[in-house]
Amino acid sequence: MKLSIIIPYYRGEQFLRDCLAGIREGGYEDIEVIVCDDDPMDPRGVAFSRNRGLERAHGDFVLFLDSDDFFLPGDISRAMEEAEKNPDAVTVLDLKGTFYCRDAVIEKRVPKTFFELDLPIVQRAVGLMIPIKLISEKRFPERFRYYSELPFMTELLECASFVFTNGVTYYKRIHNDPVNNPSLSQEESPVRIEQFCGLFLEAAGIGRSEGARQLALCAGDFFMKALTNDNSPAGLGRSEHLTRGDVPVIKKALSGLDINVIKEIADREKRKILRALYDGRLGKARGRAKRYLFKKKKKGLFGSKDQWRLAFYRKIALRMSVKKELVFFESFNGDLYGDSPRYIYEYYIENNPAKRRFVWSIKKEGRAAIPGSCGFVKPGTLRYMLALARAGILVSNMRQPSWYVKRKGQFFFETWHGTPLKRLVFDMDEVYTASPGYKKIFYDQSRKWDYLLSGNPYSTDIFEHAFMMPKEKIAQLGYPRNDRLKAAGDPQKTKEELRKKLGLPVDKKIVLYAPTWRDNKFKGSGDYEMKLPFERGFGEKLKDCFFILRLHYFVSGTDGLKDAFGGNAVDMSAYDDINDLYLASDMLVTDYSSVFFDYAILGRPIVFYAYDGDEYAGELRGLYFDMEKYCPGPVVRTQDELAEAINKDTDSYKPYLERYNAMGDFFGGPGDAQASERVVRFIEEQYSTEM
Ligand code: C2G
Repeated sequence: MKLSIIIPYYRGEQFLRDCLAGIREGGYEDIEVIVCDDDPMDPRGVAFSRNRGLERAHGDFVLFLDSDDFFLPGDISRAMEEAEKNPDAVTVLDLKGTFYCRDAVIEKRVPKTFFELDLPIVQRAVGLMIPIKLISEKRFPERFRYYSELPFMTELLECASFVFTNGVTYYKRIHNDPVNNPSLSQEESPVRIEQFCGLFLEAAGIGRSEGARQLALCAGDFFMKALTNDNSPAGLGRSEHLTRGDVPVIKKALSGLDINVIKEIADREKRKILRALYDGRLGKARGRAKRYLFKKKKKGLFGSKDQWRLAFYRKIALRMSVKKELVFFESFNGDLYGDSPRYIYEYYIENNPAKRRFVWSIKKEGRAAIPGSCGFVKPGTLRYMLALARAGILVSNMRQPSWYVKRKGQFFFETWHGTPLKRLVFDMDEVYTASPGYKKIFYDQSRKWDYLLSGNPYSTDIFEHAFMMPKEKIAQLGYPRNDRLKAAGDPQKTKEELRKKLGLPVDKKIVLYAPTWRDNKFKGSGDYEMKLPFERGFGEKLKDCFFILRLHYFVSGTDGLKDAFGGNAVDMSAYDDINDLYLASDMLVTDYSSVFFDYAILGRPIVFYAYDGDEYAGELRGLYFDMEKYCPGPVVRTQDELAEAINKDTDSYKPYLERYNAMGDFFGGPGDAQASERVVRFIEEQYSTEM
């Protein structure tokens, strides 16, 4: 038997599948795999599992492999080749971190599927090809849950040479949901510092030369992270802080090291921090860490504009009083004057018994469309910071900036921006959006909301699990943005008036194309690309149609519109209120976007153009239900099917709409057009009583 792979398994079946696939496809047969299944109800810890595995191992080499980590095809075989070059040494495989599943890394589903992970060697037992003769009598200390590698690895460093290779990669999975499924290194625990120090001291008693040196490096890394709260990539780490109470146990742990070993640390800041902690001077250590962090994050000689604005927000704006009468509105991060915040505002300016004042976060060119008297702030400016810090009531349809501080006397009403078809946040397995820390960041931001608006029972149910939002914080009041669609009115007359206002042909069939964004077409923050899915001359297949293109606010670039439709199309992606486009059109073409829940209110034909359905619904994002079963319109995959569907007469869509309407208010929400009124009343009731 050449290789024993020891896998401590605690939970995370989907991770274990990737882990075992890497072994199955590892290209090496002479192995035994020992999975040590820890009892989730009475976990004994990773040290216990690894020790039980060691007791059963028969291979010449041992490889510790965490159940949430994996190898790519053929890499076990390559690891063995490397190991057999130095049979008496420990072969250190290249360690990389990834936020994604094994298939996503193999298929390169996103531009950056992994990153270099700099884990001190004494803190990692994984990704090492260890000759069993070096460790057959060694065991991991089982008394603590964390850091059991320290004594084990220090002992190994003292008795063996280590050969580093970069030809074979061990992928360490960073869990993207540390709220519900933290990895061991992400767990929040009040005993981490104490356990680190306890085992560090034990390891320091073992370390004489290389072990002691590596321990010192590990301590520098550990305390720098603890002092700067920089505990893991993408903000996915835990947030323990050093306190005065920790000083004695830290001092004792570091005293196990020869001070000269600390003095030899190359990194000046880490060396100074350890020296301060060695002397029990936490304040001095903190000061050094702060300067280190400021220098590391500072952009340019005097820091960036954003850093100065943030300093203004934290040091000045947050010290100013909250203006209870001021209501702050923002839609789509200040891009559009639209969505439910618009309709809440417009109800407010007509019905304002509490004499509220208003301020809109909106970019300059969007201000003209805003009626009534209100202030304007441009996102990201000092005035924006002041508005966020001082408004008594905040109404937004997106997540607020992650640096926003919720203050006493502030009331945050989150309207969100649609009834979800695509899986959201904690209901997503993989997160391909730009920030791998999305779930944790989302969780922290959404805890600052006083209430989250829901348009219907279906959304209420989803928001509870997708956002981990307690039911009592979900206000199911209907969608203010739908009031206009639900208000009775002569559809033909409205259509004609809007077409004249928007400069659209009155005598053609107007098709509104409103797709959503694609998570993996990332261009920059909040900017995703989309190649229009229409071939040259596609418009000629449509009978007497005019096409409105309405891209999602995350998407930019409309190449191909003219080629596909010639003069028979217009791009209205920047238009404020999509309701006008709904009301002016005869039919909607969309995909996985939530727009169809709104458009269905009009009872007009809807076609679902799911040209990338398998990728989007399957790997990329996932959907809450089978579109073919519940969507109020046909799902088409090809352009010919789309053209055929668009050319069909309205009556042929009736069965889809009847099936959808049979769901009643489950999807459609309240039948009346008073959601704006209900929301304003709700805000006024809650704000006066709760604040
Ligand atoms: N929207 C738009 N134009 C589009 C697409 C969307 O104006 N081409 C607006 C609609 O009001 C829509 C909202 O943005 O309801 C959300 O857009 P989605 O395409 O559904 O995508 P997303 O922003 O990811 O929101 O609960 C809703 C989900 O969170 C999806």
